[in-house]
Amino acid sequence: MAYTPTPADRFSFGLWTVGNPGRDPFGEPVRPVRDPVALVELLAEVGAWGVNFHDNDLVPIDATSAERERIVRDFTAALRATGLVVPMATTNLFSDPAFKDGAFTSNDPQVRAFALQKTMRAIDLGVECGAEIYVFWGGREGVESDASKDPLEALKRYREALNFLCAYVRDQGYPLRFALEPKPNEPRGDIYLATVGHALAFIATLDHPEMVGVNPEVAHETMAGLNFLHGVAQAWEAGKLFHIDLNDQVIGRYDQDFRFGAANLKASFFLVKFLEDVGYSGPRHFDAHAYRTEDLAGVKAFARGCMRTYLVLKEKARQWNADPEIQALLAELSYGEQATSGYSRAAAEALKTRSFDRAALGARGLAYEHLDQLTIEVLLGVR
Ligand code: GLT
Ligand code: MN
Ligand code: MN
Repeated sequence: MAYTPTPADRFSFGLWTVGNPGRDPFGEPVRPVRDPVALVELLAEVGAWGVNFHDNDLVPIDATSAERERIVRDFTAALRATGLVVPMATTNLFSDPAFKDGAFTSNDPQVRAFALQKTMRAIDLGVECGAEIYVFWGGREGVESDASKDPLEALKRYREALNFLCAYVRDQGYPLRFALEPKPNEPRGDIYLATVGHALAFIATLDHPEMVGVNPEVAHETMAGLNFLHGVAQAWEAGKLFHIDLNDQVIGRYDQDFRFGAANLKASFFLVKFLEDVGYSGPRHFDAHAYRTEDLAGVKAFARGCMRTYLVLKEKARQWNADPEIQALLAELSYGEQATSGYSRAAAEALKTRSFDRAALGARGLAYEHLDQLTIEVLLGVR
């Protein structure tokens, strides 16, 4: 059937997404907590390919080792029974009060050491379940007041932690790559490594930059008022797009984590078009949750909606790329032609004396209005 997800689409969800009970800062949970096995079954039912988790989504923080074993046994049995895979895992370094002032960047060396211990154990758990990507979302790595923490010291601590953990992964021989997930704020007043650009620059300063990429999230760059696609493109070009968190967000609002495509259809379209055009082959992870108004049926509608919208937009991208009028307009814009054929002293001298019809260049209409309207009409289904 059209727009039905298949494993080849590589659609994944975190346990915390379809398992989100609808708690918010002003209200109690509205949905019952479901155990990981039930969530795996739910994801299989709606047609997802993968399931991701934080250590404590799967194994409670105070579980005994016998409990851990039983939980992992039941979970991996559910994976085998449903065919779901675990592409990515991560650590919860934000819920426990011990991390109220950060984990890797905490001022307290005991908290930093505990964060490393917790992450090594969580990496072991993730690898045991098959994860090949390990996400670092530093939700508590930040401040409300810059009086409390020196930003240079914080960066140094963050770097030390990631260097330590890269060395751990290499020492264990794990086939694991790291992906840093930027976010500008919430739950901290300001979070370090606020955007994709911050993270990319930071990665270059690590001991093993080749092991570390980014996990950009639609909502997070959008919260910062940025163009998400541009951040993704830069990550892709740098060979750093290891993972992606798809959802939606209205600029200037609280952290909404809406169903993919729910708020900014045109931006979602150009994002899907980009990922498909360049041949991004990693997981398409929906890091979002159902509205707080929903019951279990609404959670399934939410999950199905994320995947269906992606597939509809993928079809629209194919249509856009094949549209003769759109392609003719693009051709008129001299796409693909070079401004110069590269530097040589002779080419530089020739260019310095070349004459340009500046007035004609400035007078030319570029037909972007028409091009954008055609895009809108593709999206609205009238072309
Ligand atoms: C949390 C956050 C997400 C991160 C998750 C991974 S947890 O829900 O809002 O953006 O991707 O730690
Ligand atoms: Mn988010
Ligand atoms: Mn995320």
